[in-house]
Amino acid sequence: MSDWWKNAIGYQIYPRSFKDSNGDGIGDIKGIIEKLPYLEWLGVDFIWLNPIYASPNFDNGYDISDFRAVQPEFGTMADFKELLKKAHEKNIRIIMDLVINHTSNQHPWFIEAAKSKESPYRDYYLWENATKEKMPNEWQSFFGGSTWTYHDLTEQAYFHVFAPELPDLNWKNPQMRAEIKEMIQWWLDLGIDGFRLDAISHIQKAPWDFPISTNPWAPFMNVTGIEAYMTELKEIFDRYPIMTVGEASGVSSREAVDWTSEDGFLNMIFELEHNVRKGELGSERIDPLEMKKVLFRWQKDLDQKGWNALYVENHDNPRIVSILGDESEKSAKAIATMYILLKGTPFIYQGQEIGMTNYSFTSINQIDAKDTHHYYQTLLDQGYSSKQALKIATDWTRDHARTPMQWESDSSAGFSTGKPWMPINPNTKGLNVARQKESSASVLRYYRQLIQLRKTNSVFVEGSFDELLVDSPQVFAYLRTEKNRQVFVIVNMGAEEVTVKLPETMIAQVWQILIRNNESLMVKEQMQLEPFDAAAFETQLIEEKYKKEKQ
Ligand code: TEU
Ligand code: CA
Repeated sequence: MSDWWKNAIGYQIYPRSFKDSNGDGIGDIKGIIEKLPYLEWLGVDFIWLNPIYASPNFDNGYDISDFRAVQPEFGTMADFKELLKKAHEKNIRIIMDLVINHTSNQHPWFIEAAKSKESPYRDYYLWENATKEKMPNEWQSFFGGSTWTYHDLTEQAYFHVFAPELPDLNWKNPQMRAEIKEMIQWWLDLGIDGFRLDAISHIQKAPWDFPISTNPWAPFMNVTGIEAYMTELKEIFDRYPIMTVGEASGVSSREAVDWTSEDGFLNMIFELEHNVRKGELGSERIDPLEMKKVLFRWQKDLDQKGWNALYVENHDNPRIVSILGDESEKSAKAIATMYILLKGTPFIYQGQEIGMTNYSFTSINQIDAKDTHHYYQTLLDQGYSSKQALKIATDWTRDHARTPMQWESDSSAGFSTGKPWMPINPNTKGLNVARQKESSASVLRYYRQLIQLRKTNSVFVEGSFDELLVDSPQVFAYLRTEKNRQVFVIVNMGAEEVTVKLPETMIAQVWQILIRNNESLMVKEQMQLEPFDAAAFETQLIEEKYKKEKQ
């Protein structure tokens, strides 16, 4: 089936923090191989691997210095091939990160490009006349500071949407595009099963004189002209039975149809809108209502027209139970129920399936993420005390997601026999895979049950999506309907008890329980929900009634 990914569950692995096999404190490919039986047991169908390519590690692999080489600290190409083979034996597919908006400044192309204006590689990147004092424009980068870095030797500046260490490629250059496409083909011919396209909505830039208004990043977010490049990429992808998922911030839910329809550029994209923050700087949380609005809008706008990638965690965000839940097992289950049964392909980020929580950083020296360091410095410059700056800068740092995976209860979390590259959360004592595997009421077991449910019921793949209880600020409720089969999902995403009234038509139905995190939950006209209650029920619709509803 060429659209195998519709019925698949993805699992994202951040290799550095997953499992260390040789005691150097850094997760590696052999570590992943070791854990394949675990992933098989959990029921995942594919792994998305964060970058494992050669990299000077300014941005942990997102700054690539050789697209066709494996980062030595992760292992060798032979290790990778073994991973691919062993995963395939277990029917687990492998999706690779594809970082083609930029390279490392240590990539041979950039090193050559920087040598002189006449270099044959000069035009692989974006250079403009500038002086030390005056950059070509005022645009600001994602990691902080100008999007331009002045280069003394050639007296020009080069462009980067993230950081000087990650210069942007010039997509206008056909020679550069040809080399990228060759590289893509090379990986596909190796037998991998697809790509997650990093920062792909940024490859096209607006004219340099585009003025900055409210959204500072508008000049490189899904800018017109990107379609041509995406179409070229699609031509390659279409030749293989793979899946493609783009990280496409700035692509609206309407525009996403062009990206993810039957003949869209990609199979699906990650939206970056749903983490709507609320609260005081330094202790922000997700606003459940705003999140609900975003997620459900994407469901509606893509229903029958496109396909969603579903996620609540990744390597760039804090742990979801800390910013949306209350760090309890119950809230972890509620969040899982809420998003895994939506329409689309669900992704689970390593550790999410056991409800891993944020880490309490006590020093900026524990932080690796460069954007967090930059933010911290900016706060100090603004006059905040180091204590305040630490609290604010680490509140939403992506390093929360990068503390080692908690396999066991010992102080090393069963992650490494050496000194881990990032601190281990002390709550591994009680919160770990080994323990949760043994307990039938655990978050892990709940995820496993949810995955089975999702995979064995076509209603979750094909069924339509209809929102219920639109006005409730904290209850996420929806129906999934396929032919005469209907599933009702209800989750109280609030820490307060709430009573909701269900439509009469629903009460007339006989509902059977599919999954719930509170044994007393039943479908009733007045449903009383305790904090983080979650359940899914199913019913058979009577023929006439079904017809009537469709009219
Ligand atoms: O992140 C990119 C990313 O988050 C931006 O595309 C986003 O649009 C922006 O921050 C606005 O919200 C990816 C990776 O996931 C991240 O880990 C890398 O650091 C980054 O690209 C650079 O490769
Ligand atoms: Ca290692």
